[in-house]
Amino acid sequence: MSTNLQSAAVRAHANIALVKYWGKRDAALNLPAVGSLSITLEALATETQVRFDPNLAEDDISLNGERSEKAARRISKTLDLLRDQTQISTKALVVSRNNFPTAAGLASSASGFAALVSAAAQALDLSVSDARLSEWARRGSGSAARSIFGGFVDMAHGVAVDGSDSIARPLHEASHWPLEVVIAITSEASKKVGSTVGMDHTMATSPYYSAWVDGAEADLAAARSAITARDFDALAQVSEYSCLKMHASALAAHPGVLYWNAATTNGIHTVRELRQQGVPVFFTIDAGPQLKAVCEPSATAQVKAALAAMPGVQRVITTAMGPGVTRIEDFA
Ligand code: 2P0
Repeated sequence: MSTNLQSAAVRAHANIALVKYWGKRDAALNLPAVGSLSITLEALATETQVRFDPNLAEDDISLNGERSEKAARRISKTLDLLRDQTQISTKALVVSRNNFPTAAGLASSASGFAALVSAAAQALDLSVSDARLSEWARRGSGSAARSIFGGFVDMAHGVAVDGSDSIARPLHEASHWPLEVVIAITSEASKKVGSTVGMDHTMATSPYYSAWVDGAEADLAAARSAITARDFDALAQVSEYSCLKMHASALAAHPGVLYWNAATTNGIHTVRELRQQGVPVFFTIDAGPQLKAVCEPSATAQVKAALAAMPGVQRVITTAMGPGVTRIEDFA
């Protein structure tokens, strides 16, 4: 293998789930208890370069110019999956940066791990399927399995004990139904309860957790049909239903996990009022206080203005749907 094949850089995009992932059926392999369905977001991207270098004694990992031991351990473990494939032990230099705030609950681990496994696979010249990349990305972070692909993405919980069928697949390209998303940033602070801890605690203590899991397949089926038919109201209904059920299960944990602040709640009312007036928009919220409003492009300007004017909204980010992982030739 020539030296230039040992290095590669890629861009991966964050995603938001319309039907949510919350809970694991196996913690060691990071297997989700429920399937999920997402859209990939154009404006939120991670760029990552991986270079395998025989001169390194340890992986050398920087994220947005900073080194964190905790993040590095998780990344090295993921790189080990690829090193095991090629039976090499060569350490890697990883340089990764986001074009959006890492701590703000905007799914940086999704784009981050999708970029990591894709860049590492290309650097090692592994010819593997996107399905396999999705499996490796999932080991790093469940939502990352979805960011391998663009457009509308369908993630299976899978049934195999080894997790090989716990992978995402593309459902429709963005061009099938190019929705847009307005993200209202209501706090830039790091969240107090991360997703992994929040979902583990929900599983362990919430009496609503089993109801949450039991309803997931029906929600996924409804969302797939709504997307195929481009039925906005049907997608709005099932997306808000899935989001609120996820948060209800976390709220009913002991002690309860509440990710929202006052502006998040006001945003829910604003979005619902707009929809009642005929504006094609619905909300979704992840494990943090940001409100994401999904809308038809014809409504984006009005939704953006309404959310930006709300007290407690610090700024808004508007994005179209984005592509899957792409290679970058000029990573600098
Ligand atoms: C989702 N979230 O479907 C859900 C909704 C947050 C709320 O996937 O433990 O960071 O690394 O597998 O992927 C965030 O969870 O969790 C997430 P791990 P991850 O987007």
